[in-house]
Amino acid sequence: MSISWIVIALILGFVIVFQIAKASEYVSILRGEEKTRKENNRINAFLLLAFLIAGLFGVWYCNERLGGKILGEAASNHGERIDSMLWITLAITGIVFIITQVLLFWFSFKYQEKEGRKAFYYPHNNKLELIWTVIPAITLTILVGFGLYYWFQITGEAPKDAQVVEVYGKQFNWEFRYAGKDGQFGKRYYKEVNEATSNPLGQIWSDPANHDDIYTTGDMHIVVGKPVKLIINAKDVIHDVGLVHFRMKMDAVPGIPTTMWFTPKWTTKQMRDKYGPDFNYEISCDQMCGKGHFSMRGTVIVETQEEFNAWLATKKPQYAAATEAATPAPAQDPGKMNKVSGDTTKAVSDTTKPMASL
Ligand SMILES: [Cu+2]
Repeated sequence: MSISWIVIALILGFVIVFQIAKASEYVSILRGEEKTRKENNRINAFLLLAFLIAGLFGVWYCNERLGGKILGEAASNHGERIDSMLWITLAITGIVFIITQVLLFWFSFKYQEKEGRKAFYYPHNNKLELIWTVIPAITLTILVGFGLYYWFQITGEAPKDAQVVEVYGKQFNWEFRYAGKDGQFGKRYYKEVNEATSNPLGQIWSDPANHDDIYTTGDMHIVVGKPVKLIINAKDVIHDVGLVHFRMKMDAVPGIPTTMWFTPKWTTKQMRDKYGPDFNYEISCDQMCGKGHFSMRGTVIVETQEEFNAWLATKKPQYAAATEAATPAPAQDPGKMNKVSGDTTKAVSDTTKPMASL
């Protein structure tokens, strides 16, 4: 019902606009076409100037109100560079924007149709064409060059002392894995992924390196002033790790692990002192990934090494949880649950789950 009303309203609106256009055409014929055109010309010229001034004022006002207040200062080493690149790009494109818009609007105002004035025919100028092609090309190449240079740093080899955290995106939250005391991550296989047997990441328990690995979900803990390398995976569809305060962002692709590294500059506590007690570093999903996409966010807690060690010490390795889960009911051996024959519901649910990469 409501759709038909919208359609009727649209048709009516179209008819009204059409009739107004027709009526103004008749009025212009009655009043003399040339006079009306000149009047419109003047109005348009003033409107263009007004639009320029209102637009520039709007940009200034938004910047005054919101500039630096939503995200705060870049909280990582790479973030500083991303911000400086953004400012340089904004400055260059802003200057060009203002010059071209002022000229565009000023010319349409100054050279509006007037009695006795004739348009000057000026179709082509090779020199001008060359200038406004070559200068932007060189400028953009330099900007892109810097972008690539930083990109290779962010996605390249992390420093040797970097802390490594594995990040897993799934509909609709984030999961994390930390290497235990051995500093090594155990092997995984996507077919082993099974929430019911406390093996959400598909760890292969026969690999001893897995026995001290820590699994968490929701909050990611990292150490201030220490490089952190994220190894990013997805368990179902494409997600994207968005760390807006650190100005970091990377796709999480099923089957293709991606990496990036950065060094956090301030602890969560320091940021709260600066931006208020409600401040939290956020990890969000920056890729539309389904109906719960909006809720796919967690908190990044940046803390000192001592605080991190103390937190990690409170965590039980996932191996322990999985062993516990398996012990009380040995008949439902976790490793075999995927292979239950004749249980179609399980088979269907399994096909939606195990997309994690090795
Ligand atoms: Cu997502």
